[in-house]
Amino acid sequence: MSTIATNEKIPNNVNLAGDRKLQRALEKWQPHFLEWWKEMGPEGFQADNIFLRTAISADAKGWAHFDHVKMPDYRWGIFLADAVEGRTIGFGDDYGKPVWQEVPGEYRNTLRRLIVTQGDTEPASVEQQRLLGQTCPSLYDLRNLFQVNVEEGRHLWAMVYLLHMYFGRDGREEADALLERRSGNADNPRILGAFNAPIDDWLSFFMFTYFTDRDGKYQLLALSESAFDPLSRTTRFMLTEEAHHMFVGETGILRMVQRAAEIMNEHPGEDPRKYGVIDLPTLQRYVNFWFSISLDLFGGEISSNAATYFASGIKGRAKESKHEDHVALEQIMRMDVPKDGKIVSEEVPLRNAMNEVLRSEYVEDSQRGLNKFNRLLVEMGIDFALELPSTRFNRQVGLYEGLRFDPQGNLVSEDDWKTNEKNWLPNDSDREYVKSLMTEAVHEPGKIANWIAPPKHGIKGKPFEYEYVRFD
Ligand code: BYC
Ligand code: FE
Ligand code: FE
Repeated sequence: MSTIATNEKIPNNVNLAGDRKLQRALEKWQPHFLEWWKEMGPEGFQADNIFLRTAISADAKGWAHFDHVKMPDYRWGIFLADAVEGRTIGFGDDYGKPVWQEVPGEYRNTLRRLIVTQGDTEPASVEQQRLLGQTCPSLYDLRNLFQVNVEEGRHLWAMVYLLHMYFGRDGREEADALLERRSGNADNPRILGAFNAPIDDWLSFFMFTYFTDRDGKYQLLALSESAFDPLSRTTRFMLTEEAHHMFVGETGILRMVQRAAEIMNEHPGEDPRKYGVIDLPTLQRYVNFWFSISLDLFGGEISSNAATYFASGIKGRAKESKHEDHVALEQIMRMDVPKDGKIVSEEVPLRNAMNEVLRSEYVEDSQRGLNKFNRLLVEMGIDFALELPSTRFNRQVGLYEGLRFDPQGNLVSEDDWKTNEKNWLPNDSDREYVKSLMTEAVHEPGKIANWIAPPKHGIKGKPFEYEYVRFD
């Protein structure tokens, strides 16, 4: 894979220089992106120097180049993973046929819609997180926040490249609209539910990067199976960056759990909140909230859209090759379906259950981190375990929408829900308490807020005390 020329305006490994029309179109979009970044990106830190990882090529060596850079100078590039020689369609009705290098006419609208939906979440997350820097617990965490933000910006570039390259005028219009929608704006909101509420405390940020970025991982895995080869290659490269986002979430939660446990051991029998840490029941309520709203991002359990995506080769299952039957016409999936006030087990044709197949893998993956948190609690002698709530709990999309379930997945009455909601989901006092811990930023190298433990390791072999952000 070729390394890019570093003097190029838009770093890329797609030979942009060889396609003058595309290059001009993207160079026209670039200043609008930068205006958007300055208006909606991290507020108050645009002139500071951040120790960032920048992809300068898509191979193993080039994609992780570290340096102090000002965020507006970050080199948002366009990178595709290497082409796989002779790649064929891995699932659906056209299983085994050659993959597409162009968009087939009959799938143009569907593909554009999926690419726009994926692309829309990326700037949305940056907008949601724009004020977080002002309450960072340490320079290490501040740097990680900005690393996540610039990479989500690059993921927007990845989708905009596909829109410009393969979808003509409509693609260019969609690319402009991606910079016009705003998270939480009543008139012009972001497309998916979870991307319209601000993320203005660090507990929510770590939960978001643990649970919601993991939806990103699974959606990208499914899209990386696509018969549309450029989409497959783009999303495969995005996944390398996504791993860091989930690392930030997982270690962030782990470090809060550790801090809570330390205080519980120092002051047994007392309320940990007296000592300025986030107590474990509050962490559990945040888990319940972020897990359930991230589950909604997979779409309905039974979905004819999903069946169509699969049949046509547009969107597959995560790691399709590990499945045996890639046509999935004969199989069924059993599902718990609410009917007349009861839950009954029903058979659903597998193709219509593809959202649920992906969601089930996500649930399993989400549990892995919780097991780590719980192992730490056991090691520290604390009798408490964090749990994922039932996938029926607090859902706004799909089969369980409009019904009330407890975290164990039992149907409950509206009255029961009202009585218990404050124990199941973050309540006003939780939010107030969490906010009260995070009123100012810790900017001194080596210092850290009281509510979180320092990380085990710094970035790129640097110590925790390193000056990850240099203020102007
Ligand atoms: N909110 O058949 P259904 C990430 C709509 S995160 C609002 O059940 P389908 C990231 C749906 O559009 C990953 N509307 O769903 C993370 C449909 O509308 P129509 C983002 C929703 O189509 C952190 C109707 O309801 N990527 O990257 O199978 C930081 C019935 O839909 C929602 C993707 O999502 C919702 N939650 O699947 C930064 C991948 N759910 O057709 C980034 C691309 C459903 O009736 N998107 N609807 O008008 C997709 O694959 C699919 O659009 C979905 C929905 C999985 C989202
Ligand atoms: Fe992303
Ligand atoms: Fe991400």
